Amino acid sequence: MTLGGGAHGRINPFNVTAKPIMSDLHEFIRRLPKAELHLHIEGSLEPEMMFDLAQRNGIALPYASVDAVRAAYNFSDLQSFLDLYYAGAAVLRTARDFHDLTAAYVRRARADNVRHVELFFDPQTHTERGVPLADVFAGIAGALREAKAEDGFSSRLILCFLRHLPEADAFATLEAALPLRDEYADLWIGVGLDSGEVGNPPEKFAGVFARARELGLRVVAHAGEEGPPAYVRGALDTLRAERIDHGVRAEEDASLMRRLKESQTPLTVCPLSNLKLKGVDDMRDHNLARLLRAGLCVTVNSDDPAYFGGYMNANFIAVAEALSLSREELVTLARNSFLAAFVSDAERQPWLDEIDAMLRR
Ligand code: ES4
Ligand code: ZN
Repeated sequence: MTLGGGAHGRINPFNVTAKPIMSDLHEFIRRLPKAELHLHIEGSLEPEMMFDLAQRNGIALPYASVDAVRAAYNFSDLQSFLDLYYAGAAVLRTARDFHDLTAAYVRRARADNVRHVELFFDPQTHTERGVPLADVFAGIAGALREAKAEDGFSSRLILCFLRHLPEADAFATLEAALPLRDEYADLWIGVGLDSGEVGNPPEKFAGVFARARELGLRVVAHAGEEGPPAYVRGALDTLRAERIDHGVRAEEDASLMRRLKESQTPLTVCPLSNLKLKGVDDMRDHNLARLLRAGLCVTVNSDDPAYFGGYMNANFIAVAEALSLSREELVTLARNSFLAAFVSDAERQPWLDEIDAMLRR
C-alpha cells in the first residue's frame, strides 16, 4: 500500500500528489470487513511469483522479464485472457507451489480487510499436466489452514470444472476428488463452472452438477459474463446454481432481472475483470450500480487479480469512484458478501455486527 502517497510506495515528504495521502473514501473501503466469493487462485499468480516458480521448477517462460509479462496483459476478450492464464498456471507443479500461491493471496486479502474467501481452483488445468490432484488440495488447504490458525482468516474451496472440456472430464474430476473429501471436509464445500462461456452452455454440465448436488456439495456457475441471459437461466434452472458468477448480462432480460431480485440469488460481480476483458469500455459504463439499485444481491470480487489490475479494494474503489456509489451502497455490497457466503449464521453474524458497529462510530 502506498502510504507515502507516491508511486511504488516511496516516501514523498511533501505529499505532492493530486489527492490526499489516503482519501476518506479509500479509508472507508479499507476499513469495511469483506468476503471474497469469486477468486480464481490461479488468477492470483503475480508475474514475480511466476518467475520464481519457473526457476524453482526449471521451466522456461516465453517472457524475458516481469515487465514483459505485465506488458502482455492486454486482453481483447475472455479467451485472449484464458490463453495466458492457462500458460501461466504451468509453473505450478508441487504442493509447495500451491501453498505459496495461496499464502500470497491471503496476505493481499488481509491487507484489504477481507475476512473470508471462497476460493475457486481449476483441477483440470493441473491434472492434465500430471500434477496429482492430492497435491493441489494439500498445498491450497495447507496455506488456508495456517491462515485460519494465525488470525481466524476464514475460507472455503470451490472446485471448478472447465466448461470448454467435455462433461465426462468434469465427472472424472469430481470422482477423483471424492476420496479427498473427508480430509478436506472443513474446506471443500462446492463446485463451480468456469472457462470459455460462449458455446459451452450450462446444460452441457447438467449431469455432473446433479451428481454434485446429490453429494451435498454447494453449486455456483459462471454465467452471463460473455454469454447471454439464457445461460444465466440455464445455470439457475438446470444446474440449480445458488450464486451466479458475474451475471452482468442478466440486465438484458427484464423478467430474469425480476427473478433475480425476487430470489435474491447473489451475483458475484468482478468490475476490473469486466473492464480488462472489454465487457465494458469504461468503468463509468459498468452496470453494477444499476443492478444494485434494481434490488439484486450484488457483491464485488477480484476474479483474477494478478491479471486484471487489482485485488478486492481496488475493485471497490474503481466502482465507488466511477459510479459515485454512496457509503450506504458500499456497506450494502460488503454486507451482501457475507450474506451470500456459504457459512453458518453463527459464523456470519459477527462480521455483520462488525459492519454495523463501524457505522455507529
Ligand atoms: C475466469 Cl474471468 C474468468 N471467466 C471465466 N473463467 C475463468 N477462469 C479464470 N478466470
Ligand atoms: Zn471468474
